[in-house]
Formats: sequence, structure tokens, C-alpha cells
Amino acid sequence: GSGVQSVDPDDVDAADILGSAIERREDPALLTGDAEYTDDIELPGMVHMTIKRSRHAHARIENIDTSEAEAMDGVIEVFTAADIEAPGNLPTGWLLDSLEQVDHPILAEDRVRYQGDALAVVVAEERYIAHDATDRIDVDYDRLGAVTEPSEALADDAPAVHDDASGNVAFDWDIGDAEKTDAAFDDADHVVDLDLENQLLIPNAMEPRAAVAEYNPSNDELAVHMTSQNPHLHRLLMSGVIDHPEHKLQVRAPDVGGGFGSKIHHYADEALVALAAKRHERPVKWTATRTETYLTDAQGRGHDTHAEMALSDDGDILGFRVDTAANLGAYLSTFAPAVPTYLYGTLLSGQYDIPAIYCSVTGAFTNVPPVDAYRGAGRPEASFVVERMIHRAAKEVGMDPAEFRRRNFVEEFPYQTQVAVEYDSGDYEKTLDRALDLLDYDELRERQEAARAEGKYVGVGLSAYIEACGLAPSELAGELGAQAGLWESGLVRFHPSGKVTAYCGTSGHGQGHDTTYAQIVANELGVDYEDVEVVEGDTDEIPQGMGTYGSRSAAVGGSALVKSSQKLVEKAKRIAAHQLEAAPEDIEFENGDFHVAGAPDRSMHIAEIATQAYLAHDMPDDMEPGLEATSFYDPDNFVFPFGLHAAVVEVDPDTGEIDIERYVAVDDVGNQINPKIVEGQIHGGVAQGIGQALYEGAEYDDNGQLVTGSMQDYTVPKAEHIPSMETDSTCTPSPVNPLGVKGVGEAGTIAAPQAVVNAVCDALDVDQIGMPMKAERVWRAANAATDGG
Ligand code: MCN
Repeated sequence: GSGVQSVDPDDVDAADILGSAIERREDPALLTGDAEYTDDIELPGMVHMTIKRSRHAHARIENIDTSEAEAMDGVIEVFTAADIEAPGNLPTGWLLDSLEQVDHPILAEDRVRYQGDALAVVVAEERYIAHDATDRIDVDYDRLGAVTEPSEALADDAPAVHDDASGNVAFDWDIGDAEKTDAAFDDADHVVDLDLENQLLIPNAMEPRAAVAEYNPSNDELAVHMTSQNPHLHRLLMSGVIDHPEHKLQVRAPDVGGGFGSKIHHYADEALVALAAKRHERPVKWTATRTETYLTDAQGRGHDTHAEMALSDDGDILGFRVDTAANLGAYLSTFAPAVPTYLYGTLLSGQYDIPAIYCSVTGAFTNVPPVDAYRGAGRPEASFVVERMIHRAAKEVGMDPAEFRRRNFVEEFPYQTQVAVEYDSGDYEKTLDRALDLLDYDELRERQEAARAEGKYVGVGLSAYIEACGLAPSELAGELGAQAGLWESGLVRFHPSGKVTAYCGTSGHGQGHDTTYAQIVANELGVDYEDVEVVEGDTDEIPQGMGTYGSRSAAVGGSALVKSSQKLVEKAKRIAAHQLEAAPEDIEFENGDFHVAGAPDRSMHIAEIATQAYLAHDMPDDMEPGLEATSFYDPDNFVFPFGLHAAVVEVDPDTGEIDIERYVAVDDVGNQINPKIVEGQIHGGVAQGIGQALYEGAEYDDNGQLVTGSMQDYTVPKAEHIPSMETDSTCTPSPVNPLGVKGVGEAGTIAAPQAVVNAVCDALDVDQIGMPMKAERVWRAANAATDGG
């Protein structure tokens, strides 16, 4: 059901390059094995590192005996926290004020708090020797009780994960107006409520995390090649963690095989690799096993929510109250506190004009790995709560769910929500209508009735999602309480031959930036697409940067490249005026050509001007030679993509099996730089969202042991599990950035879960089914429903 056909860039006119569905230029290397991943790096004299991890979720460490491991041939060193002078703490949640701060040492000293916590490091000549030696480290544990669910952790008698965090509370946070919301509930004709769990998920990047570090003692330069989504941030944070000067630290991300958020955070492991390289003055490599990624990659979601909605008889939403306990895991990960707060509470108005909203969130420490951003980060949780409640509310007031949505949609933009953010632009009816058309909605409802008469359970689920992305606006982030601004930098450099290199502080790891950034720059400069090379992911090459997450790269990084390109055009125009002996005001610029107004034959191409800028003796007075420009771009607002996703399912009440017959996705991400890449991002995102609805979920036993610790136990959806999708789009350009783009990288994941859950609830005519909707759960719900229970 794929709609967009890709085209060869050679077949596209230069003037049409922006917006064309050209093939991704990065794919040949990725598909043929020519890509360079971190684990492909081989350096002379390189040695290998492994990490001894806690087998228990919560325990005191009585003793670590490394003697047998150290005695093995080929083992260079085994070190524990006691062996390093300043063990260093990881950054903990620097995006929220008023946190219960707890230390997160890079090696556990006397206590471990999750299965997988790092205890000791082995450095050896060969990888397999390092792994064998790790097994021979003997740890004496004194086990403590473990908690894995936020509701359990917040109970009175729960074991304390940190002695300093009373009641396992990391923070209490709220947003909205409690009194106004209470008043709305007092006036309501109907109140509906649901208990909603958004289960913990394990990110599954194809490439596990890995790092290779090399240190030069003569000049104190340390280079870390690692699986990073944000090398500059990693450099800044790591320089603090291992106490190495930032300007002598290079962080470089080679090709990175996916991240989905899990490669933004600063983990212990990469810092330990850097420390090991400094201790031994030899290059050191560490690559996580798949088991390690399951145990230690920051997990996502993990919300227990009670939500209530106040309604009028005629179907207006009057108020919305949400109370959430969020699982933060054993320590605060880099961005963790921001995820269930600013990225969640601010999105609870959904696509609706809701006059009163109040949301309170308690962040809880538990004995699971740190929980942090995972594709969508806070926004899928918000959209899930809103759209599940909307489905429930429509039923309560006896309205069709599509019409209930339409009645409550925001119609005027910009729209100030009751939860701090202001939506930039939108047209929610348009995506709804497009989706209803594609579904042939009325006919579908008739078919549903007819099927029911034959004992078949067909259901339709809608998800009118909204998200906030293009993560930047420093000022807004500050107003919301974040301690750091967010912007992006881009450098565009003409070479003397007229070719161009564009550098951006984002760091793509599967999103196709090499292609889309080249499209943006070629369009602005009017040069050939093939003449633009894109560089990302290296702190030694790129001025500064914030990285790739929060679907920010196109909106913020792309805009920085636009600004830099525009600066180049301005300078080039003055050089052209000088060379063409005209006033700069009389020079016109079109498709790369500067010409004198009214005299099109008096013209110079921008590439020729680049040559002049470097080689000519005759430049305008007071002008510096060279043709390059850097910009730091910080927009005024987030961008707010939106759309309508719909699932049509048939449920077998005898087996609990769900068949997704159709999946329709209509998305509005503003202007599209490359419609094929946009469609691919939607496909991948929806696959992950369906994965959450039907299959995925991290499960722990009572001791805090991960039960779903491998791909055999944790179902990552395969192609056969995902229906063919019908995609379409509308276009409401964002007024916030010069490209008019909104992000797309997380949209599908944010939209999909509740479309599928709503469809199954609709099919069985039940109010609630938990995710993942495995057969047994569905069967139980179906039986309860048909038993009249
Ligand atoms: N794009 C476009 N037109 C738009 C918006 C975006 O053509 N209106 C293009 C962009 O130029 C870019 C791609 O679509 O090539 C995604 O852009 P954007 O929405 O800006 O998102 P980012 O590039 O910042 O990527 C981050 C986003 C996130 S947050 C997660 S999580 C995620 C995702 O991207 N992880 C991914 N997509 C992923 N795709 C792959 N293959 N691997 C991951 O780990």
C-alpha cells in the first residue's frame, strides 16, 4: 500500500529538488556493507573491554574477587570502583528543577540497583578472553527486595531504591489549573474514567551500543568513536564524567544503526571505555552484546495513569484530569525527568479545545534500568491517554467517535492550550475527513453491523494525534523549567572549485539526513544536488551541535542550514555586483545565477563566485575572502505535526487473535523535503507503535529479573506482523521555521498504539484492554464482555 514512488535525483530539475522523493544517497553503503559502524573500527594495538554486570536487581556488594580473572593469559587489567581515583558520576536529569538528586556512579561501589548495573571492567588482548574473564569475576551479593512497577515503588512498605529518596519519589510535578478543572467536573453531566497502563518498552536498535576510544598521552587528546545520536552533548557530558578537558576530547559517531532515543543518553559504558584507553594508552573497544542492550539500554514509557474526563450531555469536553506515576528506573538518566513532564503534560489537550486541564505526575525510582526517551518520549504516552479517553467519552455520550472528535477539535490557530504550549498551526478536520474518505467510513460502520449479526467482531479505532517536536525553542524550554537551551548549528562551505560541504550539529542514524540536507542546501544555493556533501556526527569537524532526537533535525538543523546558505547568497551577491560592475540592489538571484536586473546575459553562477571568493585578487573593498557561513538557529516555538490514524481489526473472541485488516495513516508534517523519506519514517514509526499495541513489553519477575531478556522473549514485530499501510498526507506549513516543516520521525509511533487498542475495544464493545494485547488478554476481555461481565 505504499503511495510515494521514489525517483533518481538525475531525473529531477535542480529547481524542483526540494520536495522531491529522491532515493536516499546513504542507502548503497548501508545495504552493501560499505558503511562503517563502530564495531568495524580496527586500530593498531587495540584491546578489548567487557563489563561485569550485576546479576541481581537490588543487592549490597559484599565483595568482588577479580583474582582469577586477572590471572588469565591475555587479561591486561580488571578494575572496579575501588581501583579508580575519582569514579565519576553520570549526569542525572539535568532538565528538571527540584529533583531528588541521587548519585549514579559509573561503577557501582557498594550497592547495585538493577540487573545489569556495572560492577567491574575487564581489559584484554582479545574480545573472547575479556568475555571469559568477566565470567570468572566472583561477586558476593547480599540481596535486597526489589520493586519494578511505579505503583509498587510508591507504596508505603516498598523497599527503598535510594536511601536519600524518601518513598522512592524522584519528583512531584504538575501542570494546568487544579481548581478550574475541579469546577469543570462539578458542572459535568457525565464523567468517564480509565486506568491506563503504558507499558515499559525496550528499544531495539539494530546496532547495539559500542565505543572505541584512543588516547594520545603526548598531547592529552582523547578520541571516542561511539554510537551517538548527539556527539557534541556526549563530549560535553563525558568531559565532566571522566574529567577530561572538552577541547581535547573528540566524539565521533560513525554510521549508527538506529537509536530510537536510546543513544542520546550518557551511559556508564562509553565513559569506562574512555577511562580504560587513558589508563593503558592503547585503543580500547567495547561492543554491547544483545543481552547487554536488553539489560542496560534506557527503556521507554512505563506510566500508570488514572484519567478522568468531564463531559456535557451534548458532547462537549469540559475538563480533563490526569494523574500519572512514571517509572524512572534505578537512576535518573540524562533526559529522564523531562520525558514524563514537559514532553507529556504539555500535550494533554490533544487536538481538542479543552477548557480545563490538570495533570500531576510522580516520578518513581524502581529496580529496572534507567527509563528515558524512547521514540516519541512522553508524547506517545500523552496521545495514548487522550485518545483512549476520547474513545471512551464518545461512547458515554452516545456519539460516533469521529463526530465526537470533530465537535471538540481546535479550529483557530495559533491555539493556546491550558497546558502551557501554543499550537503553531493545524487543520484537524482535513486529516479526519481524508482518513474517513479513505476508510469509506459510513460503509465500514454498516459492514461492522452486518458482521456482528454473523457473529464476527469487526472494530474501527481512530487516533487523532498531535505532537510537539522540532525540539529547540530555548526560551520556551527555559519557561517550562529546563536548565539548558536547545538550538542547532549549521555551517555551509563553498570549496574554491564550486563544490559545497554542509555541516550540521544534528547526527542522523537512519533518517536520511545526507539526502534531505543536500536537497535543502542545493535548493537554497541553486547548485547541483550532487555537488553538495553533508557532514554530521564529528565534534572535530562541526562547530557545535545538539544532536538528533525529538524530531528536530529538519525543523531546527535544516533551518540552520537555510540560514547559513542565505548568508552565503548575500555575500556572493555583493561579489557578483562588484564583478559585474553593478550595485548590489540591482542584482537578482535565481537558481544559482546572479544577474543584473534587466540584463540577463550579464550573469555569474554562484559556483564561479565561490572560485572568485577564494582565488580572485579583486574583491569588494573591506570584504574578507572565502565563502562560508555558520548559523545558530533557535526558533520561537515547537512545531506541532498532527494526523489521523485508523485501524480496522477483526477479533476472534474464541482465540483472542487480532487481525489488522487495514491501517490508514493521514499525516500533516507541513512541507515535506522528501516525501519518500517522510513515508518511510511513518512506516517505521507505525510498526513500532503496533509493536507496542500487540507484542512488546519489558516484563520483570518479583525479584526484578528481566523475563523478556532476548528477542525470543520480547516480540519485536517482523514484517509479517505489520499490515500493509495506506498512507496519505495533508500540508499545513509551519509558520515557525523558514522551511515550513514539522517533524516526522516520531509521528507514527505516537499515533499507532491507541488506534489499534481503540479498534479492539470497538470490536468487542469493551472499555479497556491492556497493552500488549496478547491473545490471552483479548480472550479474557472478549469472554467477560460476552458473559455480560
Ligand atoms: N523530513 C522531511 N520533511 C519533513 C520532516 C522531515 O523530509 N517535513 C525528513 C528529514 O529531513 C529527515 C527525516 O525526514 O531526513 C526525519 O526528520 P525529523 O522528523 O526532523 O527527525 P530527525 O531527523 O530529528 O530524527 C529523529 C527521529 C526520532 S526522534 C527517532 S526516535 C527516530 C526517528 O527519527 N529514530 C530513528 N526515525 C528513525 N529512523 C531510523 N531509521 N532509525 C532511528 O533510530
